[in-house]
Amino acid sequence: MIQALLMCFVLCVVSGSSKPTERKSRIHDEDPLSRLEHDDNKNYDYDHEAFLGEEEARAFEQLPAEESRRRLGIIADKMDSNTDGFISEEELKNWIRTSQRRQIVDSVDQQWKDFDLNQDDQISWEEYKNTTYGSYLEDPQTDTEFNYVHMMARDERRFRAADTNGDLIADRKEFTAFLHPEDHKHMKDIVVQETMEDIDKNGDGFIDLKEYIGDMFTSEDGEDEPDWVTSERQQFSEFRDKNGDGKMDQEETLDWILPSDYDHAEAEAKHLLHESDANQDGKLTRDEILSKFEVFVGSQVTDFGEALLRHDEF
Ligand SMILES: *[C@@H]1O[C@H](CO)[C@@H](O)[C@H](O)[C@H]1NC(C)=O
Ligand SMILES: [Ca+2]
Repeated sequence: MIQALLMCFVLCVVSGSSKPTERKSRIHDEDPLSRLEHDDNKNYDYDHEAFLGEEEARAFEQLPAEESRRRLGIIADKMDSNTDGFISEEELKNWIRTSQRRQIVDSVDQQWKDFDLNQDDQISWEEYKNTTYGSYLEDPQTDTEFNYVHMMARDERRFRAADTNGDLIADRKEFTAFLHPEDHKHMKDIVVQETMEDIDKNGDGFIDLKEYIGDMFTSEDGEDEPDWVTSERQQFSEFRDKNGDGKMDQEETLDWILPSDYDHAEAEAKHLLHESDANQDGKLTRDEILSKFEVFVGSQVTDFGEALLRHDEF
């Protein structure tokens, strides 16, 4: 169990041990709001997941239209955080952010009790270390298959980076940053550092072309290079190695694995506002939201008449 956890921390972040010829990705994608295609001409599935979060969107799919509409009304009231009767773009964006974070919050909650040994609702580095590396610490001889010393040092460094007030005790916010560093701006240096250490085999502090390709692909004897590898070589020289010195430094690695500051939540908030702001005053009322019910939430359409009404060809 502990080993599994441990491997997960290491591997989840660096995206896994792939089979040699399987492509693997280092890129922490710009946090898409949904993995679904965004094409409102086909359906609103993307918007539903963006607005509700993946799990909640699935739950809504199972609801009768009336119930789903009722719940959307409740959400509309909740979104109006300053209770001025309107939902602004900002309020909409904040709601989308919260929906998106719910999964991370849930996963941290689930792991919390495993580490908070004395149940004081804080996780000290000691507690984390004992839980994760306890059997190794008791018997250092076990340090064979995994490099525990190395992993522990790396965890401690990340823990310290997440521990913003420096007391070596993590509250929920700090522990979330520790477990999900790629979602936290103040953790991006450590994400870059860990990634570079993984890939930089000769330890010169840079990622050269050989290391870049070697991280994604190991050629078998006599095997021709797949096309995607050839195209990655081009990517390296055309886009990754921006200053053309043949290797990637910290900044270039950052641009690669944590690309762009594109704000998906903001873009989706603008989109939903545009779709439903009937009187075009730049903010939404509860009624405007409810009358565009199908854009915000999904529902099993149980009322056949209603389904027909939506299609004007009938
Ligand atoms: C961690 O383990 C050590 C050695 O077993 C023990 O002395 C210490 O009290 C433990 N710390 C916590 C916070 O559980
Ligand atoms: Ca504790």
